[in-house]
Amino acid sequence: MGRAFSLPKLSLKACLAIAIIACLVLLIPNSTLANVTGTLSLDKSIYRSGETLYIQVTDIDENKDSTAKDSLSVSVTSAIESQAETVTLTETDVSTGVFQGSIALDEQGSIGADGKLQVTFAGDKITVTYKDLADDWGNPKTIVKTADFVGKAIGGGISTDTTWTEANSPYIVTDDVFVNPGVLLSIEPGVEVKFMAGSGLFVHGTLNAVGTSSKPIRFAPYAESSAPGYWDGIKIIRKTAGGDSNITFEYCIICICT
Ligand SMILES: [Ca+2]
Ligand SMILES: [Ca+2]
Ligand SMILES: [Ca+2]
Repeated sequence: MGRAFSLPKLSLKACLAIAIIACLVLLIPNSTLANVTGTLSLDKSIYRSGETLYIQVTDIDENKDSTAKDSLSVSVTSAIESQAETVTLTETDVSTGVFQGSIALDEQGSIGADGKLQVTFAGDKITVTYKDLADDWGNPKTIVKTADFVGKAIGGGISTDTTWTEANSPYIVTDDVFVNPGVLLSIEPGVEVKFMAGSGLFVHGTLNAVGTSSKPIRFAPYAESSAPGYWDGIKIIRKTAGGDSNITFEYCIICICT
């Protein structure tokens, strides 16, 4: 007489223990997160005086602990502060893989490791570098983003007589500048005016741009490399509600492109 096969009898406690272990095995994710190439972004492409640089990295595999906010770091340099400042970015929540941080831009202080990025009002280039330890293929990858610092940038209407001085040169134009009717804009010898893409100088009043042979006035594109049409030029509005405009150019260099 053969014996029937039967499962071993288990106590209720043993059954519960097995069920819990089975659930845990199903719920625990693969301990090795898939590698992903991170992305780096800045809150602006052009920064002005007194502003702060906000930085964001999205990199899922840097979410090492899904129950706590992780952090990572990026390095930030400018043309005048070439020794990088390190900025710590903190995860926005315990398991987002999105990391944010910021650093103040400083035109006044001396260059040094002070937690601020020194920049010059004359125009500077900001570079942010994120070294991703593991890209999509698990290899290290360096990701870089740049932005412009334009200091006390010029843009909008000029409604009182104004002089652009050599001491404050270069002037960086980010938006169209209008010399209003009846208003005089004087530009000193040696001044350089740099126009960002799509901006121009529109004269409804009077422009006196009088340089000298040794100190010409230069109007040029802001970009190091640009094509014709990059900036909108200097436009003389012959007849306006406030009367004719007047322009004097002496020893001026006008660069269409670079
Ligand atoms: Ca986390
Ligand atoms: Ca610094
Ligand atoms: Ca990564």
